[in-house]
Amino acid sequence: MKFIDPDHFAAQGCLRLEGFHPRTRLAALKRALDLELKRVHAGRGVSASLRALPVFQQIGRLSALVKLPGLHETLATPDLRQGVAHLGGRTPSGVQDTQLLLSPVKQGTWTLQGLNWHVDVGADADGPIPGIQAFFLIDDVTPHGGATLALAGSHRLGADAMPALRRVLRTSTDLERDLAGLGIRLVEMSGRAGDVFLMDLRTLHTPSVNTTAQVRMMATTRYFMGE
Ligand SMILES: O=C(O)CCC(=O)C(=O)O
Repeated sequence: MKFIDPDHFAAQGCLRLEGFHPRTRLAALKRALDLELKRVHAGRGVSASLRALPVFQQIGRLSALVKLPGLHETLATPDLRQGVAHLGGRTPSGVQDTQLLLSPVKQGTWTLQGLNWHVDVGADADGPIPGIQAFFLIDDVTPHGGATLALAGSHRLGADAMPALRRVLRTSTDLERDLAGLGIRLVEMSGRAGDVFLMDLRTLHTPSVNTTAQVRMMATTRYFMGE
């Protein structure tokens, strides 16, 4: 598969598949999503009740309000599964249903402070890859438009290196410089509709603030590699 570079993925834990899905496929999904968002926002007080929530809880609440049949089949295609198997070195033993990641518009000013850095699966940095998470761009997402942020290289950090990284994430005033000192690169998953990012499940990642006037439209699926 032309997009897939296993060596880069093994080193970085994060890989962008530019234009993986045709824009026409994504355009149909976006149209359906626009209609759903119109329906949701027609509900009385929805916008106000969303705004009352902490920024990152707004994502879960908005995404849960929207129903989009066919989302998983449209995005988690057999050729993506094949690419995941190639990168992971074996066929995934399981795949989760695809979930929407929608951020409301104008959530506030951009910041790298106070984010919700986490891993979805705890696993040995020296062991086999436990799985791969795919992030799909359903619409174009500009920088600071609410895309997921990932720390490329963090999947290889052992438990002994984590306190230093956590300290940098909490206290740094120049995060990208201090991360570079630890061999880590900040990846903002912004880009064009149809792009897909694949991420080793051991990689630290976080939602970010959507500073723009456009809803952030992404979705995600997790592939598990098993034993
Ligand atoms: O909303 C986001 O971009 C972050 C999603 C996330 O952390 C996850 O799916 O594990």
